[in-house]
Amino acid sequence: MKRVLLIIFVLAFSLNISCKKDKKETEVKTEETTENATIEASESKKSVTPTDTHPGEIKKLKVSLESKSNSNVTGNVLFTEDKGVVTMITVLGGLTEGTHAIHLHEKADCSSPDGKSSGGHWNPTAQPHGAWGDEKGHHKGDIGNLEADANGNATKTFYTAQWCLGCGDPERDIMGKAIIVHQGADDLTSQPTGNAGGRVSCGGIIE
Ligand SMILES: [Cu+2]
Ligand SMILES: [Zn+2]
Repeated sequence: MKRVLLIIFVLAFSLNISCKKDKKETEVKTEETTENATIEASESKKSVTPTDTHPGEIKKLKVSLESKSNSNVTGNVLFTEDKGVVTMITVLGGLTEGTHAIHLHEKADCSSPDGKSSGGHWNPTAQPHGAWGDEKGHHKGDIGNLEADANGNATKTFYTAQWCLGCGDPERDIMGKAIIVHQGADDLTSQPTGNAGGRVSCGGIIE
């Protein structure tokens, strides 16, 4: 009888050990899988760089805006292109409270104090000035307006499939154009500029 009990005891003990071993192995395997996933995630982040121009991958470009016409308006615009859609995120400071026009103009030349070195509205398809999406037509640079708060800050997110970053198509490529912010609002009807007043900030879209 004693011997039987001993055998049961030994059996139970060894079963317990092998059970623990299995558990440990499973834990180690899980850790390895998580580690691999982390490495893969950080590698895919690395492939997104501002100079990336491989087709089919996300392109990014950051443009700084400088103040013009004796204003204090500065800011940043981040362009990204993903799957044929360009997203433009604009963050500005130093504005007067209220509505201000924002357009793409013809040339990435912000050298003159009034910003007029950037030329007129970018209009490669010879359309009238207007509201984006208007069936009567609009310039490819007619982004529209943004609203500055009481502290003079404004943000705007705009996206379109009618632009590209460096694709070379003259009707879509925004490289070499300028971002212009105006003193006043774009009325979206006056020709050829929307009667938006002076140019208070300018940034060239160049790498
Ligand atoms: Cu303009
Ligand atoms: Zn226009």
